[in-house]
Amino acid sequence: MAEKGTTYPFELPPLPYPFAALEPAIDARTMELHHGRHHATYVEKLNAALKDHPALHGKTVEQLLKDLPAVPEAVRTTVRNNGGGHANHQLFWKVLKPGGAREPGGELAAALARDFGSADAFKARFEEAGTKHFGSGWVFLVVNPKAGGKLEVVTRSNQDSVLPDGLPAVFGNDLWEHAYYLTYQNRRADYLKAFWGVLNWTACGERYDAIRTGHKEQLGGPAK
Ligand code: MN3
Repeated sequence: MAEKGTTYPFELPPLPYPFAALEPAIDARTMELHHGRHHATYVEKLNAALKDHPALHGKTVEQLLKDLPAVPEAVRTTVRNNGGGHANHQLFWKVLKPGGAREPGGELAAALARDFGSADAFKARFEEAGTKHFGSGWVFLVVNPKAGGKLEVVTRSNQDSVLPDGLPAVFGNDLWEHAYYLTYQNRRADYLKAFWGVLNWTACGERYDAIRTGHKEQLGGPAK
């Protein structure tokens, strides 16, 4: 049995820290609206889309996203958008948790050096990709199993997840204006830079280790 709320009907997971925990990088009002309104709405709309499709009620959001062709066409776009929104935000809150290492360590640090040259070169690449991405979307650090587990920076539009492409994400940053507008207005690049101050590299390292070693529950659903 899956844990309650991790399959239909999906539930908004409580934010594991106070709204103000990430200040000044991310202000409390933004967190309150982002979690309690934006993320909550993705969960509500995902549930509404799945209501009349009991065959999908046993699937986690990750399982739904990994096999979108199995979702009836009538609700596929709704599931892609709102299931993606649910999965992306769930990951986002987890990697932002306060505390933890402020710089990458362990195997993740070694892999960042291997694939980008250094942690700083990786950060520059991630900020550049996020800044250049046009419109709303996400920027992710992913593991590419088809490239021997190489780390890559990818962006997606809207609430698209990387799961349909078989790319497990170590972490992602939200490029929608709702994630930063109250503090940063149009200055997305400043927000991307401030993000490093609240990213929990301990959580990212644990996630990377789980991806590498194929811990399915960490990845959300069956591995490919
Ligand atoms: Mn968002």
